[in-house]
Amino acid sequence: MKTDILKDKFAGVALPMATEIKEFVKENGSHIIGQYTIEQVYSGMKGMVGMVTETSKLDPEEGIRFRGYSIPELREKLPRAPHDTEPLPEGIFYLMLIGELPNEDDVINVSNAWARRSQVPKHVFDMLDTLPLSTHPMTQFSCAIMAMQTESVFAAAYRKGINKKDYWDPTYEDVMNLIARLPRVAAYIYRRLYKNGVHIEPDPKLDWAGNFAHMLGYDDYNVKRLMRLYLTIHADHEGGNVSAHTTHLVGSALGDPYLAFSAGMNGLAGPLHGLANQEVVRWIMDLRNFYSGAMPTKDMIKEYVLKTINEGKVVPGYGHAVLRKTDPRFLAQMDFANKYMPDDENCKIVHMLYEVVPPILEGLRKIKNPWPNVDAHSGALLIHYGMIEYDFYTVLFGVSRALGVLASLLWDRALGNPLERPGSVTTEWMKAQVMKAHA
Ligand code: NMX
Ligand code: MLT
Repeated sequence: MKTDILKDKFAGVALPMATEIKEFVKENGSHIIGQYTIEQVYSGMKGMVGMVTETSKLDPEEGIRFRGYSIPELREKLPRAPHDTEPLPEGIFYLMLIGELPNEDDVINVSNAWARRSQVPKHVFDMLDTLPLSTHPMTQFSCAIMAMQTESVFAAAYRKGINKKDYWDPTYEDVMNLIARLPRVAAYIYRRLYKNGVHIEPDPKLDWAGNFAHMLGYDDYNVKRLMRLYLTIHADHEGGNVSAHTTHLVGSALGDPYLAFSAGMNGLAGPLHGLANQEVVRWIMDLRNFYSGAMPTKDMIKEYVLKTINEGKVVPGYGHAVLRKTDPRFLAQMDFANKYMPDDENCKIVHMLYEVVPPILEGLRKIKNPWPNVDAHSGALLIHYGMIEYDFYTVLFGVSRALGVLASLLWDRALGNPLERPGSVTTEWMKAQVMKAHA
């Protein structure tokens, strides 16, 4: 059998760490790391440490760090395609999996491995073709991931009987195959829905993101550049966000990566999570239509934001469960817009919103973070290059998020992480605790 350098490297770092963690927990298991309140339990467990995720860590003030590296550092340090200014997503996957920055050969190796593994079984396309064209692209994406589960190496190995300590090995195969195939599936959904079903064959000479742009029908080098940035910055946001946590939870029942990732994508498809990227553009289009298509002024934007809030709706793209400052992923995209499309009208509106929205939200006195998140900017960049079909945007987010949540699932298997099963209580139980404390 051909050697797989990445697989061997992963085993070399992850398996010794499993032993190290067992020892660490044995020695320090009773150490208290925090306390939590009734309010936290009732408000979505925010701020409660409940899981360990090795791939990235979110700082409320500073934003995400992947294995210690911030977004600006990664844009600088990760290997790039020839002549490009943005990193290759292959590099961030390598970093999350191995824990070290890759060199050029490491990313070429990942790129080649994904190209080799990228064949999507025909029944997946046949299944997609049976779905009504009105089916949301995220629903189609999730269905396609489930249809590919027929290929799960982990599910087959488990059925045959496999030693617990070897679970990570077939999981690695599934994770690599799944990531390799997602761009083809996503491009198929896009072309089926919006380009009369005229599909574009992959170009195995291109990198993962470049090939994705190509299969979507965008061969302009700038789109490939944007796709590399996009797929890098959306990859991971520590373990507690809905898509990562769902993938981890479903995977904890030893569901294979197809089952776990499809569940994670159903989480991403919610409007308070990944679907916010389509909602932002829908909201900006509604704003423009409200003013008969005219370029809005700051006062007009202010009026429209207040109208949205008074109707009891959220302003999409603003706020965050953990972040308390502007999302560095928003800033990376703003930097991209200023460099490559300084005169773009929608980007100008996005930048005006950045001035107008935070003081209004702050004035409400209930929102914990009035600043923009990653979804506030991404759509405007895509529209600039002609990708106007905003219902599709969350699928792009999902292709990227696969890198982080599947790298984490592989770590879960290598570390032998257990079934997740938190306790739950009733309000009656909560009241009884308070009564006891006051008695
Ligand atoms: N516009 C208006 N009201 C808001 C907004 C917003 N953008 N964000 C939060 N609030 C409200 C929120 O609904 C809540 O109101 P109430 O007490 O009446 O229920 C109050 O402010 C306090 O909410 P927070 O504790 O600040 O926010 P929470 O942690 O619960 O939720 C989000 C975080 C991200 C779900 C929330 O800010 C939101 O709904 N934002 C808009 C949707 C969005 O952009 N989601 C994308 C997140 C990033 N991603 O990709 O996943
Ligand atoms: C994410 O990228 O997952 C979002 O910013 C949401 C989160 O971190 O909760």
